[in-house]
Amino acid sequence: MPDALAPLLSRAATWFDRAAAAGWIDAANRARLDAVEHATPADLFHEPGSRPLVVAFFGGTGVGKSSLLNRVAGQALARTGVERPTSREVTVYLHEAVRLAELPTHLPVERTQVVRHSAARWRDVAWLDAPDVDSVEQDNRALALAWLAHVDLVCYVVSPERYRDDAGWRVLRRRQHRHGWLFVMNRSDEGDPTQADDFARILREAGFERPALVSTCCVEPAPDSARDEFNRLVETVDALRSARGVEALERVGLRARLADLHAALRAAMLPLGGDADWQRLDIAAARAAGQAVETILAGTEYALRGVAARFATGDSGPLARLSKTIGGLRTAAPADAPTGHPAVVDAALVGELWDDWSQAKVAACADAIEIETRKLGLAAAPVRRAIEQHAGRVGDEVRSAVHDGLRAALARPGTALTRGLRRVTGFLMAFLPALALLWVAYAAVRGFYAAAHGGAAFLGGAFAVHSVLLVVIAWAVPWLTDRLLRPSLEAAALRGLRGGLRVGLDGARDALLAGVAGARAEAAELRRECERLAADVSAAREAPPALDVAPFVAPASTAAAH
Ligand SMILES: Nc1nc2c(ncn2[C@@H]2O[C@H](COP(=O)(O)OP(=O)(O)OP(=O)(O)O)[C@@H](O)[C@H]2O)c(=O)[nH]1
Ligand SMILES: [Mg+2]
Repeated sequence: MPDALAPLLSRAATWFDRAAAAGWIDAANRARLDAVEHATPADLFHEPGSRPLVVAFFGGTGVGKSSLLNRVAGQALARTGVERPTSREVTVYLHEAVRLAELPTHLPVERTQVVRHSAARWRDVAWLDAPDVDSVEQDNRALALAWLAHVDLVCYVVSPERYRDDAGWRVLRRRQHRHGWLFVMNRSDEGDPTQADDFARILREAGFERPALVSTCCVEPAPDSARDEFNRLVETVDALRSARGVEALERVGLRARLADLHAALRAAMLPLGGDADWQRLDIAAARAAGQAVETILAGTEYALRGVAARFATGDSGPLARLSKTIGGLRTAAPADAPTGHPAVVDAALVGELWDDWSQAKVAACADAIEIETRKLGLAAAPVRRAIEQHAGRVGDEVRSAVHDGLRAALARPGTALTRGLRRVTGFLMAFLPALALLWVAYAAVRGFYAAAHGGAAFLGGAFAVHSVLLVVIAWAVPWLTDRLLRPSLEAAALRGLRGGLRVGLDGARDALLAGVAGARAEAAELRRECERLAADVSAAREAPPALDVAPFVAPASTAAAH
């Protein structure tokens, strides 16, 4: 495997593992990475740095692939014949000095014939003769395709008879940007020279600007040199077999693999979304959570009043009762509301306020956020997980907040104003009667003195009655005022319950939105890492080839699916 590819594939695999474990990418993304071709021509050799150029004859059955290899070798290596298909194995024609690596498992050894030679001429080239790619024999076709990944230069052989409707070419077109291509119109003795031009036109249409095409004839004697350009085939391979040629064609394969890797990374980034997607999700999530809070608040009001009504056991002052009657705090306690002042403000008292209905509203909110996540094309699983971590705790959190709110409100019923005024009335209830008593005492002493020394009449019953009245009035006025100001426990309880519920729901909403924000941060981190990796892949693709191999390559086919 070329040096640049292995580390990038390994980094990508690590990233995909992480993203998949967190639920951000799915099996289809993973499959796309796995589909990036790992196999390369260098895998075949023990010393990839000084490996030969791998040239292989591919094509339909009977076009003369084996005959061409035999011509290269100058001897009958591969079986040729009238039986179709003839070749059922791959023949590798290789110099004896070149050491093969252990063959990858997808290349069956029992269907590979390695023929060693000592011809210095082909020291730098490994020739392959593959079975037909359009075979009725599935095995043949699979074997030929398995070897393709290990080929630098594909010598694609056609015959004048079938070059137009060539099933093999349709199979191979999807690989046209992955190799160097040299096209051979063999059996030219059976066709017309214009057919080669027609074939060249078809190749240009397929994306090969200047297709390298030779005509050959493998029967002796060849009709004329124009019909047998075998020497041109050999010269072309000669021109590419240098170290620079090998490197340049290896780069063609590498670029194709890196393009696939880049596409796999880009596809894997889609479920992570961009800033705009997450902003839209934030807005939608805030709206869904806000609606859920308002719905739960409104739907729990009746139950809140029921709980608050349990504190309405004759404790309400006349003012509170009056104001209730007038409207503002009108309580419509359920007919079967438990009566009797609760002795203990415990969790059970507020527990009934959070029921299955409330929890269903939280679940509906989570569903709404998940649907929006999917609509935006983001991975739903991690967002859902982040939400559910909080959603499960909402009931307990709200109950606890309501409990706290109720206790705090009951501990300090009424408003700050009424509490202040009641402190004044409390003081006046003692102070005014005491003042009245002092005045009565003073008047009694003065009257007694006047009667004893001045002859005035002694104080009579009228004085006594008025004195008692004065003292009573001095006490009764602040007492009555205090009674009027005494707050309603029921109203205090209702206020505490409402406040606690609001605090609990707001807290739950914030926690839920924080969960979404957490998922967003996780996605952003993964995305940054993936973008760095994609940039490195792009940079590796940019390096220019050491040799111009433009005539031998074409851009990726648009006619065939990858
Ligand atoms: N007339 C003519 N016959 C040829 C030519 N080249 C090969 N043949 C014959 O065509 C037949 C098939 O040749 P092979 O070399 O076995 O063809 P192949 O492409 O290897 O076929 P498979 O192994 O079945 O895929 C043989 O009988 C050859 O003698 C040619 O240029 N002209
Ligand atoms: Mg053959």
